[in-house]
Amino acid sequence: MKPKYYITSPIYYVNDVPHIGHAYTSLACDVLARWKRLDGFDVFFLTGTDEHGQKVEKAAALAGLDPQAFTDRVSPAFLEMARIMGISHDDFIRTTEQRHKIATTRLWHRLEDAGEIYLGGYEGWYAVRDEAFYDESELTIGPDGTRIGPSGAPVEWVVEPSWFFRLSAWQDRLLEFYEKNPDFIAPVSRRNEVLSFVRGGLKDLSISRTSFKWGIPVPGQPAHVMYVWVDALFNYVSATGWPDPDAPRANFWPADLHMVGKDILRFHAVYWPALLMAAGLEPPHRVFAHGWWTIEGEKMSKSLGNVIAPADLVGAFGLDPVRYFLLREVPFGNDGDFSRRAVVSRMNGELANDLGNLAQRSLSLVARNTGGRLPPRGAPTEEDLTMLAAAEALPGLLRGLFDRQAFHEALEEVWKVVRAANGYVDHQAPWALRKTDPVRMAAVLRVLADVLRSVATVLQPVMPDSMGKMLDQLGVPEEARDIAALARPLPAGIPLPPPQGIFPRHNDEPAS
Ligand code: ME8
Repeated sequence: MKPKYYITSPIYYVNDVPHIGHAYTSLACDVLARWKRLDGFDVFFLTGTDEHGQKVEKAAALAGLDPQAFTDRVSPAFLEMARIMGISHDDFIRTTEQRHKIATTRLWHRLEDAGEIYLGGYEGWYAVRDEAFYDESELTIGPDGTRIGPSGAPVEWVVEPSWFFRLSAWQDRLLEFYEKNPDFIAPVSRRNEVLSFVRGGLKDLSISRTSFKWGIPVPGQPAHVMYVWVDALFNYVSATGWPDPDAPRANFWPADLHMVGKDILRFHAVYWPALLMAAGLEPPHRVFAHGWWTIEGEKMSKSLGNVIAPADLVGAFGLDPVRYFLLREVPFGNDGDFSRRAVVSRMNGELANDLGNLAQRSLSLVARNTGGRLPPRGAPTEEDLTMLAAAEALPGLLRGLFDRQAFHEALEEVWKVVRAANGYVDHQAPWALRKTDPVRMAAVLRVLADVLRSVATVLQPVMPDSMGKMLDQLGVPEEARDIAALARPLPAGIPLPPPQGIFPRHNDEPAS
């Protein structure tokens, strides 16, 4: 039986249009999902939309639609984003679906039966934009004299009856959980932030609202709808078919990884494991909080008009270069800046020059000099062995790096091999061996074909389309494109299709 791997993206609020930030989170999940499938795992990759709450209710009112009609209309934009970005999710959940409402209602009963929730009254600050409660101490005074939350969102004073989750009672158990599971929160800097937040003391969490209607009703309490974050977080469990133990995906819980932006780490790393443990469910294995993108040095915002739509980005540069750029440019976990100039520089330098040229010149030499057939392996020289060993080490290295979500390091490891292979061709000069030592020439070309096969195989999760083309040109059959297949050399003599450039240079050269 294959080992299981369950990965989730956040479910996106439907009031916003999909942008590069959403695309980034989904892309990071996609690369890991594809990598795990390639590495022999049974993968469940979940994404979807977060459709309840005051923010969505307001957006619907603004659009003159009832909330259900509004969410039906806008949720498909996120499916479309997934298509544009080449996202290979296995399920797309909407929190307005019946399966989710049933599961979440069940969760509520569990919490109630366990004595983990109680009816009280909430009095405090709330930011609709973040759908978050804030403590007075977290607020600052904005330019117009009003209070704003840590994210810059305006807050309002709320007084209403509310159900509470006894979060305060979970402080020590949470700290113990973090201690026992040192890899639960990544990166480490974020883990430290969460730890100090929890050590600072936890208050009970308000988990129902009465001042609006758009949410999952609290069972037996028609005036209350569930707090949208409780509803939203539970999507990760409801998508497994819980509480049905025979649901096809029942055994995928707990999730292996929740991928989130740094803005929503507290919900995932504090409230979520506490709620799960309170309901007698296992917490997820890991939460990774990635950084935020700015655009050409500026914060992305509707008012600045610099919001980048994934379709425009892919239209301008092509899907695979965009996927490569987003994961290569910034150490994953850090904030980063998106600039056109940086995309073009990576496209022309790393994709066209380094990898594209390596493939093009190696495969053209094969086409011209070995009758377009994969040459046999020769007696290896010291240099051949070093080159091949570097390529063969890639799967093991990448496995470790992807398990730490270190995409940039993984790509750097692959590029070390690509650069070494370019050096190897220059040094071996197979074109010169053609007349003097054709057997050696064939052996050199075979080393190059084998190195390219390893490189293209491990890069498939990042650039599925281009690496698929490269594997076609290397004569690698569909069934020999996973990680395990790299241990089986291709037979000599298989015909290779005529080589074609895979990464054209982008002619919009950065101004120097
Ligand atoms: O928070 N750079 O949904 P959301 C990088 N519904 N990533 C960005 C970004 C940027 N500039 N802007 C947004 C929600 N993101 C909740 C989640 S999960 C149970 C509920 C990404 O539509 C980042 O991953 O506001 C962030 O966490 C997510 O979009 C927020 O999406």
